[in-house]
Amino acid sequence: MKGKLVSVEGLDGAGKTLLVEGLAEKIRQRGIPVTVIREPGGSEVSERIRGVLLDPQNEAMASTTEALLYLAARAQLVAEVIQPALEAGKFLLCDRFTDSTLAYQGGGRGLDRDMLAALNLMAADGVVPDRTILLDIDPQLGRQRRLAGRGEVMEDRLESESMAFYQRVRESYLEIARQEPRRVYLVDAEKSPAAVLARAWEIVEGVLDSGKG
Ligand code: T5A
Repeated sequence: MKGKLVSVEGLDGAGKTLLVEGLAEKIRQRGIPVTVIREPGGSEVSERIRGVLLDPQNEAMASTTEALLYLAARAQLVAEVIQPALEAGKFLLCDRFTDSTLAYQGGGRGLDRDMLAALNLMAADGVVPDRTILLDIDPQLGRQRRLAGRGEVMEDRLESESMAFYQRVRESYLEIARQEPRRVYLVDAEKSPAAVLARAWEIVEGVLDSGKG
């Protein structure tokens, strides 16, 4: 049987990492093995590309270069980790996937969405998440959480973008949710961690139950 993939999306600081950890624990408690992945990264080559992408010194990076690097990191991750895991029938939880490119490089940077969607298909080798949990948060709150959680003010290259950029990314995510309501489930990320986890768990349970024969 083919495996399942659930992606978690949202602005920086929305709480994706915390949520993915909580969901993975609950899935394991059910006795189901789960593979957790974060993008960009998750394989040796992809982690190296992540280093280039997030390095604050790479100020001169053009938007097209940025998009192609995210897509390159994804292509490697899909070939090396995601496709083999799906073929082995595993359950995958992805901290970011294809929608991040549409929202950040499409909405945020203004690159052509149709072109990005086509490149996403190529990079993801046709893999589409079974469900996507979109953590929706005000960009200011996301930034506050990020900085508070880290206890210092150093930001990576993307994080130092303006609030207007993050507002466009948020709008773009919300547009994806409107366009694909059967796949993308909107979750209010401004609620408590426990409330966010409870709502997200209902969504994941739906996917786990759909795999029962
Ligand atoms: N990117 C990525 C693109 O531009 N295009 C792409 O195609 C892809 C794949 C990745 C960057 O790359 C960009 C997007 C990003 O800018 P990253 O460092 O991996 O960089 O950044 P994020 O994935 O955004 O990770 P963050 O750690 O910044 O955000 P998270 O994971 O959403 O937030 P999390 O869980 O670490 O939580 C932040 C803090 O808030 C607390 C946590 O305890 C933590 O302290 N928190 C809450 N507090 C109150 N209530 C809640 N509900 C909370 N949930 C979490």
